[in-house]
Amino acid sequence: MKPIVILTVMAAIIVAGCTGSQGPGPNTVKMKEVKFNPDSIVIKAGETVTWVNEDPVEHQVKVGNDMSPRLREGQSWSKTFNTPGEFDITCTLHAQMLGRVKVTT
Ligand SMILES: [Cu+2]
Repeated sequence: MKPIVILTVMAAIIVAGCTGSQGPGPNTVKMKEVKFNPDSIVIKAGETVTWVNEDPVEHQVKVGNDMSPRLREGQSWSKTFNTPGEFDITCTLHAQMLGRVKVTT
């Protein structure tokens, strides 16, 4: 991709991530009681998953080399998955938090 295309895509993702007033979409994973709920989610390539922290403690979502900021209660983070495959989801702050995103074509 050309740099301008990448920048446009990144800007779109950032804008999408900031529109908190739209409420949770269908691909929402809660972080509650120090677990991902649901712990496994299936989406199509190009779709976005949003993680929402409903715990009074911070969580930090990690997907491969991609990582959310530390999320306080009520904060969320979204990631768009463009590549089919299975992706392990972890929390850098709680080793017992394990999740998975399965991306289909
Ligand atoms: Cu956590």
